[in-house]
Amino acid sequence: MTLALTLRQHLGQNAGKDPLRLAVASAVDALATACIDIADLIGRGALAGITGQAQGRNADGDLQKDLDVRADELIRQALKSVPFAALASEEAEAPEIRDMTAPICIAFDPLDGSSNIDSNMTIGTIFSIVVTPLEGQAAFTRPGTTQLAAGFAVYGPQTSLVLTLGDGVDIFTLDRDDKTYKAVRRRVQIPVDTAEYAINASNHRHWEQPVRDFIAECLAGVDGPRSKDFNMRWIGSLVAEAYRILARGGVFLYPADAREGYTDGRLRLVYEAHPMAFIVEQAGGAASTGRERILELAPRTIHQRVPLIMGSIEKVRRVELLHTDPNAASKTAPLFGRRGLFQV
Ligand code: AFP
Repeated sequence: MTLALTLRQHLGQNAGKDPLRLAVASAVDALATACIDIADLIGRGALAGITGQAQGRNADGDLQKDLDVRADELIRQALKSVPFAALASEEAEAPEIRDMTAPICIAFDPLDGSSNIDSNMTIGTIFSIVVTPLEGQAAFTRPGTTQLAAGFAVYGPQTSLVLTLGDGVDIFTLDRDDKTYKAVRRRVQIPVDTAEYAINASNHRHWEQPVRDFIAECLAGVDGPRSKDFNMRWIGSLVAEAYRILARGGVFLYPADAREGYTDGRLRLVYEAHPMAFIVEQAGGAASTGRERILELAPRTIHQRVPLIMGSIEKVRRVELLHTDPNAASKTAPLFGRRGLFQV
């Protein structure tokens, strides 16, 4: 039996002797190692004093759970020996500036899905690695197309790491026996035709019309304009939704909505949407705000929120068309247009 490629072998093969790629490899290896410690902590849960209870609010006003803080600490500890210029975390108001002569900057969400901690559901860690900007430019202000690598760990039945270094997406699963990550899927491609969408449907009354139109088309099923029945999922962990989409396709939507604080959506551009968009596009999918390609957005602030629609390219393009062509919904199904059966 051929031995599975390990993460470290993969990083070494990609880096060669290139200093920038070696810096990326060093950062990814450190992040992946921290994720093993986070997975262990999650696996012990209350036995390790993890309750998932809020213990305050982070800089952006989100409830901060105990595991958010512990995960952030573990990642920072793991990165102590990694050369980086700036480090941005969901749990810190401003980036940590270390050595602006270092070649890379790192942004991360230490614990995505923390509202699921106390329900023992799948959660994760997301990271993005970008090249250090030129002198005089602030870090984390350039489009997502400048990313060198992006990845996320998913703490589920398996602890797995999804990674792109800019040449496809690979998935590594943690071998708990020897604490190494081993390749289980290479050059992942998102299936095109899966009839499955993920959205928090309780926000229907707050959505813009194009999102209502898209969901109405899905709900109309085989008798509607999409001519097929759709399934729905909503886990409340972006990493779990993303992992499922990489596994079997579909589309995830966290759109802007009319609620206070959600007019730009809920997810953060720098350390959630940018890395997820890089991964999804590298796997043959698409990631959009509904109007713009996520990777072309340049952050105005470090915790900037953004609407995120990502997954199978055909479905993301349909959502975009409904945003750009107000008549698109009615053209294919008058019953399901502005005054469709499902428009309330
Ligand atoms: P938390 O980390 O605060 O639980 O937020 C997780 C998340 O950012 C993303 O992972 C989920 O898809 C989304 O929020 C769930 O949001 P709702 O709770 O509004 O459904």
